[in-house]
Amino acid sequence: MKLSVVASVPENGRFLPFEKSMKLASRLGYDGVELNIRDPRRIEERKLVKTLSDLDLRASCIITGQGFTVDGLSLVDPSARTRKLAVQRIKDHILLAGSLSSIVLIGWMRGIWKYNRMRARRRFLEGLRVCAESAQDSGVLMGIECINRYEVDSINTLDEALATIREVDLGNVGIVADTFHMNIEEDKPIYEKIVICKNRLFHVHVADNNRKVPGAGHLPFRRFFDSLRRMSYDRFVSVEVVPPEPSFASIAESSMTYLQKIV
Ligand SMILES: [Mn+2]
Repeated sequence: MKLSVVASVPENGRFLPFEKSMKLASRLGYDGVELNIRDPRRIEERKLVKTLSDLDLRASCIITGQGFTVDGLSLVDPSARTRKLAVQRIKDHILLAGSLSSIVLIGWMRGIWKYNRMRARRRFLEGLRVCAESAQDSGVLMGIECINRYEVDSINTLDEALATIREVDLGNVGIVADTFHMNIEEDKPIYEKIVICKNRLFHVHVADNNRKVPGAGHLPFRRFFDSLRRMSYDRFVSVEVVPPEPSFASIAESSMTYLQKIV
């Protein structure tokens, strides 16, 4: 099991604070950083690749949701043109993920389904399949994140994600499980439920029940990590605190202090 921590990647011109975060993550003993990126075309890719390699850090995962929350792109948008732009944005993430050997997370990019769930589901599967096929060509894994119903109105539970993955039927599409969302949505404790993902668990987000750093609330992380070990899970567990307060440094430090005792 490897540890990473989420950091937002600034667009051109504001790289320095991010470099500082990466240095700190490396010094604290993280194996990687998870990258929250709005538009990969605006990223200084070579600089990013070099900084990661100089610090012996991996990019665990690319979070793509700003494509929807900032730019309004989703795979289920009523406009065919916007859906196409959403697919293109995800393909751009896939290209970057190929250079970084990271996975691509699909969360908010699945948009809003409530106006016509059947049609939205069909459009989502169409878009996802196109993206996943291109990811397959680049050797990139894609993970559908299960997000609680108060934020996203589709694929809230691990069972729903598994059903979706079966329908897409491509080996490079799997699940991103997030302990904060699981605690809201799942019918069993996080350490019991997680095992249903088996080898389709591609990535894990950890935050406590209050979405603060692990250890700041009451989720049973020790037992959760026992389950991950029993599943022979060897991918990344990534700290994702929302909102990222009081600071990246504080989140990265206190999470590492807690996690290194139980991982
Ligand atoms: Mn998450």
